[in-house]
Amino acid sequence: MEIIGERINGMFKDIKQAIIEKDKTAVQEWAVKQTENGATWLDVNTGASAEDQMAAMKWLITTIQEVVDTPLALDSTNYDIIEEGLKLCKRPALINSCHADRYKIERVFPMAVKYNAKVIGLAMSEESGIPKNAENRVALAMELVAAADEFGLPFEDLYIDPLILPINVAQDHAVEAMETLRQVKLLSDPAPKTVVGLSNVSQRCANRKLINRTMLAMLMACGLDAAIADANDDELMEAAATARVIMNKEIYCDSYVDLFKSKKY
Ligand code: THG
Repeated sequence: MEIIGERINGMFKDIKQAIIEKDKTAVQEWAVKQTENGATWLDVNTGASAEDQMAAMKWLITTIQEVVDTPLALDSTNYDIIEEGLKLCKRPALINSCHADRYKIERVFPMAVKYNAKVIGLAMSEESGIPKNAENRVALAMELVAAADEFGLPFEDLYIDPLILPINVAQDHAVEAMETLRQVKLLSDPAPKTVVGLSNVSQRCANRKLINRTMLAMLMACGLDAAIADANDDELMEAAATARVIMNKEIYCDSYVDLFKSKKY
């Protein structure tokens, strides 16, 4: 299970402030803390409010790489920003993300191949938005899988994101996302990987952490390989480690939680 640490995101006040003041402290602290608690990747998102998003992305990447060598997931809808970011990444990166629109695929997939990067492909498009049912999400996912084949991106370098919405406003979507994961794993061989933005599910809800970790265990049972999530939520990490053992993906031993955090799948 790959945990993509969500915390270096301008959506959080301390990171937003750090970008404005060019103060490396909070960014580097979160880079180290997330890595130490088991993050396989670090998501890097300037936040929508950053004045110069290109400069902010470059500064975040450089600042993070001064203290850790954890690979980065570049989270932006601007592909020029992603490309400049890829040039700075010391290790192969994860492009977060590409919608299932042809013109976006044509921009992103060749770029991924050129920079040896992996890609998160979203099961949404301009025409369909986020489809409500699994069938239409799977159809978009399969367009992304076909594109991987066409552009020479290995299937295991494509991460399909079925898209997770807050449970308090879109309660009927969660089961559709789960069904999408199951079908994506069945419909192609080799199958692509799968990922979600986990904390979306509990935004503006009570019991956030409980919702997040329950959802994570359920998604893992449906074939989830990776989650953008709070790597410093110990109970979440423990739930992920336990789900791996219950699914017989890891051999049980008394220290399986510590092993999960140190292993970096
Ligand atoms: N899929 C992909 N990428 C994504 C998402 C996704 N990137 C962004 C997001 N969704 C995943 N990351 C977060 C990060 C933080 C929160 C949710 C998802 C979050 N933030 C607090 C909130 O909104 O309540 C902010 C709290 C604060 O301001 O302190 O929950 O789905 N591919």
